[in-house]
Amino acid sequence: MKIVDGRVVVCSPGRNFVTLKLVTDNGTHGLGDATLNGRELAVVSYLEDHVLPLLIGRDPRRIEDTWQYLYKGAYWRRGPVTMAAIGAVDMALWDIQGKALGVPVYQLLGGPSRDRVLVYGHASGRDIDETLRAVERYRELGYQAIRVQCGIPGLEGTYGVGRGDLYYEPAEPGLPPERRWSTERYLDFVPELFDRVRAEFGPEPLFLHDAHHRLTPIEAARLGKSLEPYRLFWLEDPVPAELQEGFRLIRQHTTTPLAVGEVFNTVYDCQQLIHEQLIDYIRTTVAHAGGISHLRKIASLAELYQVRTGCHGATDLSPVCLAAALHFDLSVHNFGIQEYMRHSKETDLVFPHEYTLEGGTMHPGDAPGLGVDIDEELAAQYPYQRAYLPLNRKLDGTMHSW
Ligand code: KDG
Ligand code: MG
Repeated sequence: MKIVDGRVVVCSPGRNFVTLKLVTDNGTHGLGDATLNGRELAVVSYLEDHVLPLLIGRDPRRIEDTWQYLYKGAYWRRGPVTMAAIGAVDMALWDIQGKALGVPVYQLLGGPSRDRVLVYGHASGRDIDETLRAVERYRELGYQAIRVQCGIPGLEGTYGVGRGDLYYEPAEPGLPPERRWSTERYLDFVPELFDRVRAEFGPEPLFLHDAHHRLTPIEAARLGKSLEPYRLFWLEDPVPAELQEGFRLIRQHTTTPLAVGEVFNTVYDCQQLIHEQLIDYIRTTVAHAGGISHLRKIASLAELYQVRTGCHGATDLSPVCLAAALHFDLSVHNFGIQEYMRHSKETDLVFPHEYTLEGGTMHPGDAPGLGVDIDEELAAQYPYQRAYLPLNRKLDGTMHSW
């Protein structure tokens, strides 16, 4: 079998997506998600100008060899653009392999380790009352695990507060909007939020919270400690994780479980966090961490240290990535949880898929390959729209992490 054609489809059915399509000489095709939120066109160029010419004529069944060829062969290793491009090729090759053998990708990965995949939904509101109603809504839908974010009194546009019912999409068309931030107000407010959440919903639901890289290690330690009575499933991205040893300090002070990794691209970004057991969940995802092949290696390292997976699954990961993540989640032994944000109706129509959601759990389906396709004619009706994630400044105007 040979790859005879390849193209990159850029579309914006509600938000931007970059999709790689590889076509083989036996008439099958494979899809990979290469979306890098706010920097989409850099990956398009990487794929079109530097990767596709290398793939024509290659045997698509040589998945590991192609991964190494693109990683080692580039000389310039790692980084989000390179790894998103390699990730897309890898996903497409697993998709082709599954179709060629007539099996869903999870069967190629060792078969299912569980019946269904636990996912978490996103409840948010402008204030605590609105947030409690959003949590209630997810509970009614059967979700066992819910991320809870809330507007901070006195701050406009806090991270994680969605737009509309069950819908969250932070990227905005045009130039990036700027938000204001106060760590002091945030740290005072969040324990009150979870006090109200636990009082209303009792001990059973699993609650998560995302601090979105905004704290210092000692601030994160204080937050983790103050949230211990509310037994979070995890506290996500408490600090910017470039400084991996910063987690040692957080760990000395709190037993609140920690989850990190949505912006990581390779195992080297989380090696220390894993082998020192500084985190509990690794959140790297298929699209941004080199595809299914590399994510399995990260999961295998994590398994040795009792760290579980919790793949990033925001709306900027396309249905192709979500499908790939679900095959990975179903098969890998040390799976923890999968993030799930529903896509817009337009996105779901452009990417017809086999995966299903039921009672806060998902399944990738049993179609051969990844079980997701792209309607290219429909995609062409939604051209790329420049859009950026917001920026974040402290109250005095200093740039801060978004
Ligand atoms: O592209 C960035 C978003 O995907 C990110 O901000 C969402 O933090 C996020 C999450 O946990 O889903
Ligand atoms: Mg996050």
